[in-house]
Amino acid sequence: MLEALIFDVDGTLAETEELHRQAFNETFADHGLDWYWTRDDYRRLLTTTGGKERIARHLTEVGGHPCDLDIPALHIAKTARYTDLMAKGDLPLRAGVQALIDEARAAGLKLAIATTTSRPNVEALCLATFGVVADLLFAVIASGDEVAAKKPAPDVYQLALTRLGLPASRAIALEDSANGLKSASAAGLLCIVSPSAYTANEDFSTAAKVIKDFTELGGLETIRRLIPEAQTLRKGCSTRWTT
Ligand code: XBP
Ligand code: MG
Repeated sequence: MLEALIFDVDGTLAETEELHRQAFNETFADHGLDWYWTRDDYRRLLTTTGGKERIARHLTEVGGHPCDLDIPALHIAKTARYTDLMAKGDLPLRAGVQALIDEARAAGLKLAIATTTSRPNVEALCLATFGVVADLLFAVIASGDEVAAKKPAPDVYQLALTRLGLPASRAIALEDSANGLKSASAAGLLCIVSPSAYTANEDFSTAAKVIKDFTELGGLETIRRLIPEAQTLRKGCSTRWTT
């Protein structure tokens, strides 16, 4: 029986990555770094989850050494810049997200977040888009820096399930990226994917369903129908699924 929806944040709740890219680039400029991530740079770098990890990858790619830069301090500055940009309130939720959340709440389902991004970014997004404090909307929030290994590792979804007190079979993950799909699947969750602007060409072949956006989902009824079918399919396939 479906008891919870576990949402990814960036790219799923809203198309946030252009705002992240702007925050990274403005922070680099503020700190005297002659780095500027174009959309193509960022699409490539996005395969590395986590802003600190992404900065470290770029530093290596440009021949730098981790000792050259205080990456945690730079990322704190980027997060401050991102939350300021988000607070302007110009970014809408993705299509169908509010309606699905309203339906889930009315049906008494628990709502959770499992994200790679930083907790302040989740707070800022919830205030700017839902108009409420994150904890009032989401019973559980599992964020990137709380786990040892970021997506595609299962850690953040496992943390969300632990905090929900639910087995994976009683929840479903909603994602936008291949890394997120891998993370949710490795935690034993079925995953519905709505590709975002930066992830449109990624491989979603193991998703329970791929939709353009949540207006195309058909609401909770589709999810409830999906769960028994997809679980039966899993039992028949060679891949060992944990539930
Ligand atoms: C996407 C990420 C994050 C963001 C940037 O997170 O990989 O790193 O790109 O946020 P999600 P930070 O799992 O929500 O799709 O700089 O805070 O990491
Ligand atoms: Mg995402």
